[in-house]
Amino acid sequence: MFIFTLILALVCMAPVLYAGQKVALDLVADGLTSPLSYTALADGRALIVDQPGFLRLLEKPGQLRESPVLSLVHRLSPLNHGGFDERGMLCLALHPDFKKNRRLFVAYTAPRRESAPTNWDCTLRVSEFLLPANEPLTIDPASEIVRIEVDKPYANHNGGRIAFGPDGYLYVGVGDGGNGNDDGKRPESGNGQNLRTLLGKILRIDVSPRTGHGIPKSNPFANGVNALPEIWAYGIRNPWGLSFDRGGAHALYSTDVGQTLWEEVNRIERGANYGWRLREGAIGFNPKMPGTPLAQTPSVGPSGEPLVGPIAVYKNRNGFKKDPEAYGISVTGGYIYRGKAFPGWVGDYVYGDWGRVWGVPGGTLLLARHSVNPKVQWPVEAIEVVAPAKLAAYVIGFGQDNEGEIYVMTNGNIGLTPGKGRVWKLVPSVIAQASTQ
Ligand SMILES: [Ca+2]
Repeated sequence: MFIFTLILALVCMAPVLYAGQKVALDLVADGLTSPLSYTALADGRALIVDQPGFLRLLEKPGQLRESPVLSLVHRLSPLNHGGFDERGMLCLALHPDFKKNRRLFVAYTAPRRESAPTNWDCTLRVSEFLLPANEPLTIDPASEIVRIEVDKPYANHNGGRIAFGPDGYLYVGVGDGGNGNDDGKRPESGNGQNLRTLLGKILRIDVSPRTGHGIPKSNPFANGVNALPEIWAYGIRNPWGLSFDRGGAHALYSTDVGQTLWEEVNRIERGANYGWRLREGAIGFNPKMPGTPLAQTPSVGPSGEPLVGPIAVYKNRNGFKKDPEAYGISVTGGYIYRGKAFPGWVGDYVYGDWGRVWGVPGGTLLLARHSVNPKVQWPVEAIEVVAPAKLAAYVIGFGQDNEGEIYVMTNGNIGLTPGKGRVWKLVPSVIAQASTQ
C-alpha cells in the first residue's frame, strides 16, 4: 500500500501554483485526533469538536483542558478508527443568545434508526445541549434534546456543518447520502434533486420549540406541498463547509465537495437549486461517466427552475492530474475574511482542500478573491504556507475567533489516530518569522 501510494504521489505531484499569498501557521492546539470545528467563546477560550466524540476546551493557545467538556463516544455510530471515516462528532454551533441561555448545538452521526432500511448506515443527528456557566465547563449528556435526524444510506457524505443565521434559525448542511455519483440506495437515485428527501440539501429549522424543530414560515417549501418543509436550498452533494459572513450582507456560504472534476463554493440563497447531480461545478454531470462532462450543460432543474452556479470553482486533481491549478481532491469550507491580520483579504473567502493525493497528508490553503460583478466567478489562488515549511497534513476544517481571524484544523493521518490532530492560527509570515528570532 505504501509503495502504491508513493508511486501515486510521484505521478500526481505537479507543483501547486502560488500567486503570492503567504502565511505562517501558529500551532494553538496539539494532541487531538481529528478536530473538525473551532468555536470561540466570548472570553477568548474556544470549544473544539474532535471527531471521535469529544468536545474539548482550549483554555488558551497551547493549553487544551485534559477532560472533555462533553463526550458523545457512546452515542455515535460505530467508527472506523484505523482507516478513513467521515462519521463521528462533526460540528458545534452556539445559540445566538448563548451568553444568556447557554444553549449549544452539536451535529454527529448516530446509529441507524429502527425505522430506516436495514442496509442503511447511520443517522445524521443535530442535538441541543446545555452548557452550565459554572467552572469547570461541563455538559451533562442527559441534557440532550434531539432537534433533527436524517437517515443516511452510506457512511460518507454526511454534511453535518451547522450554523445560525442572522435570522436566528439553524442551518444544517446534509450530504447526498453517499457512496458516489449520488446513487443513494433508492429506486429513484439522485437525492440532490429529490425534494422528498432531506439528503443533498441545506436545511433551515426553528429551534425555539421545546423539542424537535419548527418550520420557519419563510422557508421556500414551508407548506410541505411536493417538498419537505425544512429545505432551504437543494442540489447539493456534500456541503463540507457552511458559514455566514460576519460582515457585509451576512450571506451564507457553503462549499460542495465534487465527484471527479470540479470543487465548488456556493453562496446559498433561499429556494435555489445548486445543480447536483445534473451538474458538477459549472458543467453537466453524467453519473454513468463521471469523468466525462455532458456535451450540453443543463440549465434548469426538474421543474424548469434555473440551476444556480457556484461563485468559485477549482479543478479536482483526480480529473486534472498534472494541472497546477488542480489544488486537490476534496474542498474544505472556511469563512469570508473580516479580520485585521490580512488587510488584503477582507471580503475574500478563506478555505482549503483536504489533500492533493489520497493517502498522502498534504492539504492546500485557498483564497477565493471576491468579485464585485455577480456574473464573474471569484478567482481562486493557493496560499503558500511558509512556516512550518510544509503543510504535511490533511486540511479538515476551519474556524474563526472573535476578531475574525482564521484557524485551520488538520489531521496528520488519513485515519482517526490519537495525537495526529492539530489546530493552527493563520498569521502573517513576517510576524511569525520575527517572533521566532
Ligand atoms: Ca453545484
